[in-house]
Amino acid sequence: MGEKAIVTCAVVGAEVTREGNPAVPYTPAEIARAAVEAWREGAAVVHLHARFEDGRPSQEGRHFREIVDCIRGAGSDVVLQCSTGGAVGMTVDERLGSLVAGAEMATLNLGTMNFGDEVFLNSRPDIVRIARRIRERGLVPECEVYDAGMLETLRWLLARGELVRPYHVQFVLGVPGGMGAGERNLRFLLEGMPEAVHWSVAGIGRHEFPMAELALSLGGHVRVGLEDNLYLSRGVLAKGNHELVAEAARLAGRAGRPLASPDEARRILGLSPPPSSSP
Ligand code: KMH
Ligand code: ZN
Repeated sequence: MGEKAIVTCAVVGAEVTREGNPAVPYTPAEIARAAVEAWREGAAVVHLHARFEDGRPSQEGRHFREIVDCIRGAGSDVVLQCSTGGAVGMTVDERLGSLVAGAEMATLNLGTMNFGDEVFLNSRPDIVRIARRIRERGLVPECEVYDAGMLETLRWLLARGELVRPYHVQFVLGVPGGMGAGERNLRFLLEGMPEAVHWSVAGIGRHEFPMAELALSLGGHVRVGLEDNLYLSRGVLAKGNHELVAEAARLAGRAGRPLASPDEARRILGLSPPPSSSP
């Protein structure tokens, strides 16, 4: 048996809409329900964004608080990871609104890039500011790496002591404007890692499952979910995040990688146990 695999579910993101797939959740209750369903299928971590009722992206604390409360209210112990990336065009102050009580991890986006036809701005001073806030809150950062140069920023943050272990790396591959999703690119990125830490891959669109399979075979972890991909297979819309997680779980089984429970994921990623759990 291989090492336990952590499946993260990115349940909603900021870009996808119900026009693309009617299963995209919008309200805090819908997002929380989707997260709980994903957890039931084997997701150990949920990557959270929020939306207004009409689907516009929100980084408002009240929305994140409601999502967190609903997930815990449903009895789920899934690891809660809040996005500080938010949506293109948001200020850093807005983006930081997601870091509410109960969050355990937060994303740290490691550079500016074209994001489709828009520009996702992450200057080095802003990255440092977000990294400091994540640390002040006692959260474990997940570094989002979309391109090879972002590993240099990771190295730079480590050298300055702005980023310290534990942290996790998520390679997000296949964003139009970022590094393409493929084996050669992933192997190149892995060779460029400044130190051995746990890593995961999120393949965008049709790359989701091939990249998950590759990551599992190389000893990494995986991210799936409607934020990244709306389809279960070619031309077949996913009925929800749970279907994407179920497919990732199937791939993990085929790769001989048992799924990590949320508490096992906490141990692997260096998170503290959630406040309510006994020692
Ligand atoms: N919505 C993207 C522009 C993150 O969650 O930290 C950024 C994003 C990354 O989704
Ligand atoms: Zn995100």
